[in-house]
Order: sequence, then C-alpha cells, then structure tokens
Amino acid sequence: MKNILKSMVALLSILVAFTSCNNTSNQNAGALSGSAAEKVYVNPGEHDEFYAFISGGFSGQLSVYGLPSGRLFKVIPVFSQDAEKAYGYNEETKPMLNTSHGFVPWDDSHHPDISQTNGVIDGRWVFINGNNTPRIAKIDLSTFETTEIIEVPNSAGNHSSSFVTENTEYVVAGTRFSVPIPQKDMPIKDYKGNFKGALSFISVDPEHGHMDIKFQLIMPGFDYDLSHPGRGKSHGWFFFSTYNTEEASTLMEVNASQNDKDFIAAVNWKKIEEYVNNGGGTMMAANYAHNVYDESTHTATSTMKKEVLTVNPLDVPGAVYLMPTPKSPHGCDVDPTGEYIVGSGKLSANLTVHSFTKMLAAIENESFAGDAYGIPIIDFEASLAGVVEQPGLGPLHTEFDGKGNAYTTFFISSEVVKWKLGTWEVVDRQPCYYSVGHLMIPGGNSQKPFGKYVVAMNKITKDRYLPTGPEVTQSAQLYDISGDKMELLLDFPTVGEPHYAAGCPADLIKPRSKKLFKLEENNHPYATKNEADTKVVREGKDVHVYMTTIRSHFSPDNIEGIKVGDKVYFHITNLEQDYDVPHGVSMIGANTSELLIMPGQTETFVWEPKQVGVWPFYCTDFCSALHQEMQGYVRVSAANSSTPLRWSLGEDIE
Ligand code: RUQ
Ligand code: CUA
Repeated sequence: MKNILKSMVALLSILVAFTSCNNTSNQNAGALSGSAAEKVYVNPGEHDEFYAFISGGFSGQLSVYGLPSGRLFKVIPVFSQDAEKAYGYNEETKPMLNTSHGFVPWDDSHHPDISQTNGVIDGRWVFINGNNTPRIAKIDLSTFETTEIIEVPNSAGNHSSSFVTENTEYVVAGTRFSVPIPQKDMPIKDYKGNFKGALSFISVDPEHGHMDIKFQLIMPGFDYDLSHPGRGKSHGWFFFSTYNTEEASTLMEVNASQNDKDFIAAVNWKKIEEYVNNGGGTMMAANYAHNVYDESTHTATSTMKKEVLTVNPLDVPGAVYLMPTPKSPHGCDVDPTGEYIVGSGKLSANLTVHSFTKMLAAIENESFAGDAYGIPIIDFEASLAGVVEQPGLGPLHTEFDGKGNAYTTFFISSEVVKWKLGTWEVVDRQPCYYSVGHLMIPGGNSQKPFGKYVVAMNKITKDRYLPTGPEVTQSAQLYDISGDKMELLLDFPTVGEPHYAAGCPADLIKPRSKKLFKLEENNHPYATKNEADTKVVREGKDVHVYMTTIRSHFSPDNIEGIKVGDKVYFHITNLEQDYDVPHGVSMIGANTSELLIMPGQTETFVWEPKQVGVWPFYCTDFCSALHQEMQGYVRVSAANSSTPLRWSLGEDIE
C-alpha cells in the first residue's frame, strides 16, 4: 500500500511539473471535449448564427467573421488602400482617403460599434475610428462598404472612439493625446495647462446616416483613453476614462503613473446639445475632410470643412464631472441597465465600479473633492458602487451578458474573469492564449446583449499555430458563456491586430444584404448601359474608354490610336444583373490595382502607357467557363504617330 501511495505521489509530481512547464498543450487545447468541436461546427452550406466585425488595428480595415465557426468572410477596406477591391486605387474611392494632410491611405482602426435603435443593435451601420490621422468611418451593412469618413479636427490619436449613443444620435470620438487647440508652434515643455483634449460629438442623420460634427467639448489636457455611452437610466450621458491627469509630456510610463487616481469624465451631452441648439458654443476655424460615397453614382466626393463648434465645459454648468478612478483606467464600460460604470485601472489591484444613481446624488449634494480646471471632482466614495477585489492583473475591458454578469479581460494574468454585478464576487475565470486585450459579447455595448459567446482578442499568439516566421498571426478565442462556467471552444486567426469587435445576430443583417446594383439606377457620369454605347473619346491627352463587361468579354476588346504620354481612363460598367457575378480588370504596367466591379456598377482606373507596343488587359475574377478568354488588346503608338483612334469587338480593326 505504502509503495502504491509513494508511486502515486511521484506520478502526480511529474504530472504537475509537466503541466507547469508546458502550459499550452495541457491546460487547454488537449482538454477540449468533443462537444466543443460540435458547438463551433457549422455544416457545409449552413450559415453562422452571428456576425462578428473585428477591427484590423494597424491594418486599418475591418474583418467580417461568422460565429461560432470563426470563418472569415470579408475584409472591408476602411482607412487603408486595398488592392483586392481597388478601394483607394480606383478613381471612385480615392476621395474617401482624403484628409487635411492630403491623401492618407492608411490608419489604425480600433473600435467598431454597430448602430442602435432604442438601445438595441439595429444592424444598419457599423462605425469605426482611425486613430492616427483622426477619422470616423461609417460602413453600410447592406453593401458592407465604407460609405462615409469624417476627419476629426483638434484631435490626436483618436482612441476613445467610436461609440454610439442608444439611438445612434451621436457617434462619439475622444482624443487620446491632448494638443494645442488650435494647433500652433509652441514649446512641448509648456504642455501643462496649455494643451487641451477635444471630445467630439458627431451627429448621425437617423435616415441616411449622414455624419456631421455637432460640437467639440474642449477638456483639460489629459489623455482620453476609452469611452462608452450611458444607456437606459443614464442615456444622455457619456463616460470617458482618462490617464495622464499629471499632464506629463515625456517618459509617460513613469510620469503619467504618478497620481493615485485619474478620472472617468462624465459628460451630460443632452445638456450640451440643448446649450448649442440655443446658440451656445464658439465657432472655431478648422480644416477637415468630409468624404461621402454615393451609391447611385458609385463615386465618392471629398469636401473640406472650414469650421467646428467648440464648447468650453465651464460655460455649461452641470454638464461635466470627474469621477476619481484608481491608476490610469483603460476600459470604461457601462452595463446594460446603465447603472454601473466600470473603470479598469491598468495599474490597480481592484476593479472600480461607479454607480450612476450615486453619481447623480453626489452631484445633487455637491459631494465634491475639489475641481480640475474648474470641473467638479466628485468625492471618490460618493459615486463608488463597489470594488471587485483582486480579480486579476492588468484589467483592460469589460463586457456584459445581460444576465447580471460582467466579463473583464486581464492582460498581465492573461485571462477572462467573470464576476457578478452588485455583489462584485468573482465566479469564474478562464485563461487566454495569450495576453488578452478587448473581448466582445454580441450586443455587449447595448441594453440587450446576446450572451451566448464571448470572443477574446489576444495580443500574443506564440505557439498556438504553425509558425510563420518571426511574425505570427494575432488571434481570437471563442468561449461559450451560456452556462455557469465559461468553456473555450475555438482559436481562430485574425487580420492585423484585432482590437475590438462588434457582433450581432446574423438575422439582423442577412435579409438586408444587397445582391447587386440595378443597372437602371446607375448614375455614374461615365456609365455605359449597353454594348452599343461603348466608345473611346479623346480630349487632348486624356482618353476616356467607355467599356462594358458581360460573360465572357469586354466591349470594346481591341483599341488602337492610344499614344505614349496619354492618360487613359478606363470606365468599366459591369452589365451583369445576377448575384455574385463580378468581373475584374487589370492592365499591364498600370501602376494601380485591378478593379473588381460588382453587377450594375461602374469603376474607373487610370493607365499612362509609357512604351509603344500592343498591350493586353484581362479579367481578374474567375467569372465563367470562358473567363480565360476574357481579354483584350490596346495598341500604343509613339507620341507623334498618326494612328487613328479606333475600337471594336468581334471584328478586326482595318
Ligand atoms: S484599446 S486593448 Cu485601442 Cu481598445 Cu484596449
Ligand atoms: Cu470576367 Cu473573368
């Protein structure tokens, strides 16, 4: 017996040793049960239950996945050029990437948020922020295309963005970096007291979704990190986490970590809206781009706007308060009832939860602990709802399941921790592989979360997949949260850096998804609606080719009379009126991308031939059995030649 015991102890210690030095394969993947596989398996030909829109971070794009399968459906180009769809390459979409700094074909996209009606996700649009050259984009979820981008002036590192209020009255964008407002040449060391942080409230037209900056609140020079709208009882308020309330401008990791508490700024936007509707605020000169894509002309236009309405918080008493929150809070998340505001102090051992009701009472009773630049600071204890004691290390973000539970990510201890709203007790925890940032529950940022799954978006992947050189894919993990215990179901790779995501039931979007563009509704100025109208027109050195595509040819497919030094615009209309029959086109030597033209759509690329010869073009999308025959030639003559301009299809040019 003793011997058996001895050998059992030995076996156990070996197991423990093995587990602790090889935590990948033993703690998780190997332990996945067969039922986990079943839970993510979507039969071939069947559809996923949820859409997930996962930001691409430094790729500047937004990817569309299905849940629970984790299958990637589309990468929607937003802030970065995308050769796959010609976004930012064709003449029609180039204006989308215009800014006050000129054509900026890249950004860093972080926080998608889906439009809402009455506090519930409605699946009409998804908004996303560009951090680097501050912009907010709107993607139409009937076409899955970026249809509007507005630049945000007076902002820098547009990070506490883009979150929508519960009727999509506003999409809100807060600056991460404070800057001189208006920008000017001044010593950096004079930051403190002089730099300011702009919080922008961008109105959204309820019918067309048209965006416009309604006002900018000019706040003290802190860093505004994340934000979320109030909802339900707190509708009309917006909450922003801050760090660097020290107002340091160098060696931030030390100098911005001095204060024991930073703030969550509570902004009563309804009050400010009323103030500006009554003529309040100061119009300030500004310069920012507003780019709109028109579905009927299939073309974007860019307009430079010249002024923006600014509001000094001190001019609207009762509109802005600061709630002390320990240690450089990152996430600032509001529960589905609108009562609790969770501040995740990155350097704090505990999670701090504020109560909206207590906040209002504190304001009423003037329980203030001083002010910052005249903005009242609410007494810490007065708005405190509770504290989640030592739940993990390095808290970042919190989402909610609508059943009274909150889920917080911990970057350093690499886990998702489930805890109860109201009692603040930790009820479950699951490891993430590795170093999780955001997490997403479909509908998590609304009054009605669909609390079946949580997706954890991880910063580090290491050994989870086959190696691909020094750069390994970033990764998401899917957990089932329908039971008491979270269950890891799936790892799936992501595009770029998955920052945040927004999700919703597929049924909200699927029925509204467009199948094609109607040819008769195409108002593109260079549209050609039948082959008989195709032509080539010379205007000096500019040549316009009015071309069409249909399975399986271009019309015209032979063109002569083009000369070196010409600028040739190919305006191509896809005459197809069937679902899922795009044609592509590419031209040898064109220093732009191919085009991918949807049925009923017109797109344009420019080609500047540099060499005489006979140059082919072809269809880049495998469209039919005779796709390989879908090709043509352009004859390019010397600049001084007299080759006449001619075009044809199905006959030899004489
Ligand atoms: S951030 S990992 Cu850009 Cu949303 Cu917190
Ligand atoms: Cu058209 Cu291939």
